[in-house]
Amino acid sequence: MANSLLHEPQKLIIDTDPGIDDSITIMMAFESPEVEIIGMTTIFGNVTTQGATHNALLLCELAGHQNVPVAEGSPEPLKGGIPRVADSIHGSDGLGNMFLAPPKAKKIDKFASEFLVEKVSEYPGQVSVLALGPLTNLALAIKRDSSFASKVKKIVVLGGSVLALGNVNPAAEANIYGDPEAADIVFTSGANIVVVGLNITTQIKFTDADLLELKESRGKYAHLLSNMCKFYRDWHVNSDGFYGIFLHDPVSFVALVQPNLFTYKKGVMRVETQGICEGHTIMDLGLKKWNTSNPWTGYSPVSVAWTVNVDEVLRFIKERLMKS
Ligand SMILES: [Ca+2]
Repeated sequence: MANSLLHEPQKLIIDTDPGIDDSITIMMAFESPEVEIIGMTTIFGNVTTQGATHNALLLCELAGHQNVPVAEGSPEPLKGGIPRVADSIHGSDGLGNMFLAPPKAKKIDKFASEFLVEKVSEYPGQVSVLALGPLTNLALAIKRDSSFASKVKKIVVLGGSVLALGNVNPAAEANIYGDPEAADIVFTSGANIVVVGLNITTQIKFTDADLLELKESRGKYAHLLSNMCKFYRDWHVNSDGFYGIFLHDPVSFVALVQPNLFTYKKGVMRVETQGICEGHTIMDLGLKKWNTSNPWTGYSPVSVAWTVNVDEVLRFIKERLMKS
């Protein structure tokens, strides 16, 4: 593992909607010396925001990290309304219908956006955020404090689909579709942003053989996660005819701690906020010099993961989940 231990662990806040692949990611992060999880913030997506808070507290407790503060996020997207919840994919409890005993710990008495602003102000230039759900909390943090974007070290966004199909519909990926206005605010904020989209994450899968390997491994959370994955795997079989699971959220964590396993392209990213392409991410690749200004003009570029070393990313994920 390339020099990762030569550095202090980076302070990390996970903004999450657990979610089965969120759960895999959170357990990987707890097993990773490259990061120190200083908090979690919750958001709707795979479950309601309230459900996400319950699950984040539960995952921290199962990992023996019940002291990690969990701040609840927005119950709805910026434009309001009832959020879309993907319970057919992750189960009504978000954790593959395991209905585990509830956590003892409670959420902290702060909004997610307030917590995000407080932590990046306390440690300017040192806190990274891994955004695993819709970007509402980050947009609210940017609105709350105009210096947030310059003080956050890095935001790794799992979302979007650059020059590739969506997964909600042909145009949109679920996390961006969950709150397109928020995503557009975050992408144009000037923060140091890395976007890991479906164009990358759909290349990294666990087949049934990999899931069996996980189940039979001596990994600390292997038993829990392999049970959780059953529901998610069955959804993939029914929906895509694929006997296995995609590892969307875990791949974005790998991009945070092992960035050299990916290549990137830089460009300004905007999000369509209305019409049939609502939630579509469109990047200016810089292939043409525009004669007149357009909605992409004048914003800071983001880094978009463009290619991935599939074998090494899979190896890394397996190592973190299956080591005893
Ligand atoms: Ca997620």
